[in-house]
Amino acid sequence: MSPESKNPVSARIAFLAGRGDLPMLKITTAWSTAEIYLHGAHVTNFTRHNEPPLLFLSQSSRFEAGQPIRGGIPVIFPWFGPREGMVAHGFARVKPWEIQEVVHAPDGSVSVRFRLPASPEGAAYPPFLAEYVVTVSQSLQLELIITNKSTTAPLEYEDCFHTYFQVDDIAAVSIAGLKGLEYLDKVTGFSKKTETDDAIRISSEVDRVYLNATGTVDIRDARLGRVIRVEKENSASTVVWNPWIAKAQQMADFGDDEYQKMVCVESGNVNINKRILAPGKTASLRTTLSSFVL
Ligand code: TA6
Repeated sequence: MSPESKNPVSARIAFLAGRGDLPMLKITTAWSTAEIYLHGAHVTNFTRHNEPPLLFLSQSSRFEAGQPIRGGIPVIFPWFGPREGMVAHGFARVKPWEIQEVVHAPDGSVSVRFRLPASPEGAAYPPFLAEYVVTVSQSLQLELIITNKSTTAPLEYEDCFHTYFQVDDIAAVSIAGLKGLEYLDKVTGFSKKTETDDAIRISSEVDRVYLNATGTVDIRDARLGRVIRVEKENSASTVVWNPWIAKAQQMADFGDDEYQKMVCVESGNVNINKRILAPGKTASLRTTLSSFVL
């Protein structure tokens, strides 16, 4: 009997103390298991039954208030990258989010809606509402919904799902779906280049922001015999990152050899693709992560 034909209505939802005693939701559906920390509304695990985890989580990650988790899916908002005198990649990933709702749907999927509480850092922006919906089923669906609550001022921000995918060996991985696109290469001082490869191979530090990149990306893992598919909506930027050897050694919350086991393929709106939301308007960033046999 195939897994999909199992009784789809069954699901388990548990509220547990996770690593660092941070509160965590553990969700088990007929097809998959997921773990989500309220800290950063951070998905740290999504694993389909009888398959390797889809997401990479560093063995050296911190699980501390105010610190980012290294791995899984950091939610990047309201800025991407460094910012003078502020934490890198925005404050959303280091704040505790509140659970608004948990829905166990008739099709067996489980959705959790989170809300980002007001904070001193957020006060620097026009009033906004940030909500995040994570849906766990045969695939993992994410939606970040930002509403500009101001009646007068536009809300300017960047958003991104900074997803760390697990691979068996980075040397046997290729990434397809970005050919022909312009990108900013952070490794060479943000110089602008055009992707000429049908599929990208990684054999040194890679840190690229693909601009006006709205399409699906496939991560082909020849060792695991798996394709991870990253589909997205309302996202004009794709970021590809692997720190390789030197950067891996510089990161205290990342193992020296862990660069071989992960690649980030991130869906968002950053740099020239940043968002400018008119007063009263709402915008959402959505991605669906799935996998299938190569
Ligand atoms: O998304 C790629 C990137 O911006 C890299 O430049 C690297 O800094 C990475 O994010 C990790 O950033 P973090 O602040 O989590 O160490």
